[in-house]
Amino acid sequence: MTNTAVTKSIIHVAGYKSCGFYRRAASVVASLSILFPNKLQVVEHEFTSREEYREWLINSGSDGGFRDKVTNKVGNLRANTFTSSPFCWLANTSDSNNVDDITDFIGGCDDTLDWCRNFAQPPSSTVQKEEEIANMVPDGHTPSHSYDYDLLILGGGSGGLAASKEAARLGARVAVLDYVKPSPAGSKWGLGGTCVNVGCIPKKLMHNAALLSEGYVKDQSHYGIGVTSELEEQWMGMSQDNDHSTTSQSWETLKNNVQNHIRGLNFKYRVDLREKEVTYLNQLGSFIDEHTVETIDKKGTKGSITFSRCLIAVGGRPTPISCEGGELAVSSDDIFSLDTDPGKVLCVGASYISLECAGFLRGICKDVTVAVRSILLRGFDRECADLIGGHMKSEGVKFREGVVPTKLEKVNGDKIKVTFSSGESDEYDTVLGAIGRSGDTGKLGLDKVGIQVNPKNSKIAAKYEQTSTPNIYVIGDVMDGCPELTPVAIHAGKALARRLFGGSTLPMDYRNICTTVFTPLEYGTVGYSEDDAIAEFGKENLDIYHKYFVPLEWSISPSRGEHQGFCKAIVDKHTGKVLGLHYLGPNAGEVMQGFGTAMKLGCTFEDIIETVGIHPTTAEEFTTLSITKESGEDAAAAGC
Ligand code: FAD
Ligand code: NA7
Repeated sequence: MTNTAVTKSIIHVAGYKSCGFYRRAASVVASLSILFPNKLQVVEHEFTSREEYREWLINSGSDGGFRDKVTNKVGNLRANTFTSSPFCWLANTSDSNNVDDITDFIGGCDDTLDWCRNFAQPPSSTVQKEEEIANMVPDGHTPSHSYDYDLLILGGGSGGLAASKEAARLGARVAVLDYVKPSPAGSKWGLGGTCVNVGCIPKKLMHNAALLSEGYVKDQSHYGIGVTSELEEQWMGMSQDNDHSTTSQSWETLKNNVQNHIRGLNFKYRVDLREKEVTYLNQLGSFIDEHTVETIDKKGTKGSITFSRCLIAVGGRPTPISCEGGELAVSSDDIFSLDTDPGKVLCVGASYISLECAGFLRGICKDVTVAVRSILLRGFDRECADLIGGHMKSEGVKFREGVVPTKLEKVNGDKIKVTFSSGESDEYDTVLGAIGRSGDTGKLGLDKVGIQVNPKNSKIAAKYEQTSTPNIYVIGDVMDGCPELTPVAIHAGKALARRLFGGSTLPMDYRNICTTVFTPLEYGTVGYSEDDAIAEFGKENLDIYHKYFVPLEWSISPSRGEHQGFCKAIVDKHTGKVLGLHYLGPNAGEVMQGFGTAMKLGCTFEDIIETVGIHPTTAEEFTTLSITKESGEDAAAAGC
């Protein structure tokens, strides 16, 4: 059966016409239903007299009145003794005669008004958080103090820079220390932190190189684009770039252009800080005490800076491979700036970074193997992770399942021989370790300020970004439990600056953060994975809508083979609230961003399918979801 039914709250209000309490309850729920037409429907049962009402409620028939039926259906004993007007209940339908559809008893007028208050209020956790924030531990900051700065920020990455500019805008005197310790392989970079130098930005550009390459190989000829001298001449008229005649991929060109773009961004960040009147110092900081850091620059010159408040935003660094010869592996700190073509690559690790790197390297025609210790993409939706793995295999990425490297050694000049826990071995030009990241706290001198780190990941615990030492705060990748994502660090940094210097009480909201994994088949997601939703809410309480589809842009390219897109919505069966959305297909980040807003607003499945789609897009597939897993129907999409 195709299941398109969406649950919205249907509230029934029964009472007699002249009863003021009945009229009051009915008018409040009616107003709410006007405000939330997709979420609330009201059914009024108005009796002309008190007698008629009581006959219906208490006496009618041999089985008793309506209140007895409600008690029998939902087991609420209070309903059984109820005598006044109104009598309000919730049901799955607007049919008052169908007792089987009753889901809950609400009560009389006051109970109904309470129910309405809860319905209309934001989740109580948000309200409570704002109150708690206002009561954060006092940190001793006063506008007039004798320290060098109101706020000293350790780390000029995504979070540190955002916080610094916001605090300066609010009138604080701010300094940022940013210093890059070279990677074990010797890579260094400029201002801006992980995202811009060795993370999101080079990764996305190289992913784009892979997509272009894939499109060139798979789609171009089917779109009638053959590279002829005539076409080249046409292009020459518009652009100086006439190198369309070959699919060969130049690592040097790609790497140089990516690195040049990054250097441009490093420069812009420095200018931006100057314009916003934030002091930037290219120095490494470590604590001397709760109001002083020692600084050291690249020449080894030492100094010290005092501050009223400090924000630790030092991010994380890749965890090195610890087996014998592990130092021969590079990490994501090095891969985007390798001087030589990476050649045949082994990616160790099977999560976000390893799979993204394996994906783009394969896309630019490298021989790539992934060493998987256990599963792909732990923590993400299992069904989607498996579809990504299947797609990568079909694209030529090799997987060694259930192994870890036990030894790396240099052989035959520059080759690296890797022995795996299975006893097998192979030789590679490059070994990329992507087995997780740890907080960059080793040399911060945290012991001098009484802050401890989680021994498992070297990260710092905090409540509302405040550490155990009240005038020292922490945001971004180095905060224990914080999702390792750039926009999270930015948002948390701005929100904290507003609370510290702008009188705000708004906490950072870490729930329902949407993200995208830029594997060759891109994966956008927000909210619960299917497994996590089942574990938390129970399978019987969920509707899982799913659909396979062929993105239009792939549909005239037989070389795309059986490749398909996929989308899935995990929905609370009773409230219709969307708990998780998952999308596999082109432009996953662009598709998912708007749904992130919808999720933040607490959207229901009906809100999504009632949204008129944009045609022809892949994002519109969400608006056409109708098949639940429970129904057993084929989830393959029909044409438009
Ligand atoms: P960082 O950006 O790491 O900045 C910390 C800065 O502090 C660094 O410059 C560091 O050198 C400096 N520092 C450290 N110690 C000191 C000290 N003692 N004194 C002075 N300075 C110091 N996120 C996304 O949202 N989307 C993506 O697509 C994405 N892709 C990624 C791909 C890769 C390969 C990687 C590694 C990460 C990716 N991320 C992505 C994650 C994202 O880059 C991080 O979440 C983000 O950069 C964290 O920002 P931050 O401010 O916490 O720290
Ligand atoms: P993650 O998400 O912490 O994943 C680490 C991966 O490495 C995961 O597949 C692990 O397998 C694997 N792993 C961990 N330790 C080892 C060892 N010792 N040997 C082999 N494989 C290992 O880290 P990422 O680097 O992918 O991403 C970190 C964040 O950066 C990410 O959230 C992005 O937002 C940016 P496991 O599943 O534990 O068996």
